[in-house]
Amino acid sequence: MTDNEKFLFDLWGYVVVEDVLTSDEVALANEAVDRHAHLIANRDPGLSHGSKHLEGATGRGEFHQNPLTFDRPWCEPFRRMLTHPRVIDIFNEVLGHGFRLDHGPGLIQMVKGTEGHWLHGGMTFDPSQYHRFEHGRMQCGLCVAAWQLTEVREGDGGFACVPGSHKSNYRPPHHVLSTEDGMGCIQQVVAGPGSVVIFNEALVHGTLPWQPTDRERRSILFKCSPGFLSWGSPHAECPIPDPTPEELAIYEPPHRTGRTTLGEDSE
Ligand SMILES: O=C(O)CCC(=O)C(=O)O
Repeated sequence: MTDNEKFLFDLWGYVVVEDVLTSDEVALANEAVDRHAHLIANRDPGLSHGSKHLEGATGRGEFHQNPLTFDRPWCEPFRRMLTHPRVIDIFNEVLGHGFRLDHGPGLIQMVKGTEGHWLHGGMTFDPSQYHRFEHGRMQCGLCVAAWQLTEVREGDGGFACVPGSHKSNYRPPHHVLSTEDGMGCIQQVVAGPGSVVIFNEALVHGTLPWQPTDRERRSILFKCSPGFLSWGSPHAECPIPDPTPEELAIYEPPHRTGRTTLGEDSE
């Protein structure tokens, strides 16, 4: 994790890392999504929780099969994301060595008319999702690597957050959480295809309705926790039929001692 990324992630609670995937890798991932379109279903609307600003005709599209289990070559783009060295390096820094996949990967697909998601996260101390700076480094709970398979421009909608709110002390007003009056503190995050948005679940964040009529949003979210912690129900086992040692390590159940660590600076 570069010094610039550490600075921004500590300050804002998120950072955009551009050009992590090549255009060929993005194209293969999009083809994998296209070929499995029959496995995508729209959620029932409801994540907008009554906000007029967030409501839409449909819920977001999500995969109903774990893309890590697709047949080759269609699982490969997602397996590359799971243990991508760039993300391993960042999560080793913010979650600590021996971090684990808590849940995901999950697809968020949005078209014009897809509803947004009420802002959530932060607001009180949650021992599973937090941000601290102690002993000279960031110490975080549940964090997300959100891979962007399509371009997100200013004004498009999609992922949005209140930068710095992972450390704020006051509960945001209702009209900020609904986004009906953001008071200038809500940031819609711009990111190119092949980039990864790393964010802390302690950040106040959510989703703005998708605006473009000619482009859809496609993000793949992997949510990781420190090795001793679980936000969701721990996986029974690694679902990948032919896992690599790295994939097995990232699927290890939560425990403190004797974890397999990943990355060049593994401890
Ligand atoms: O990426 C998004 O649109 C929001 C995702 C979100 O709210 C979450 O992962 O908790």
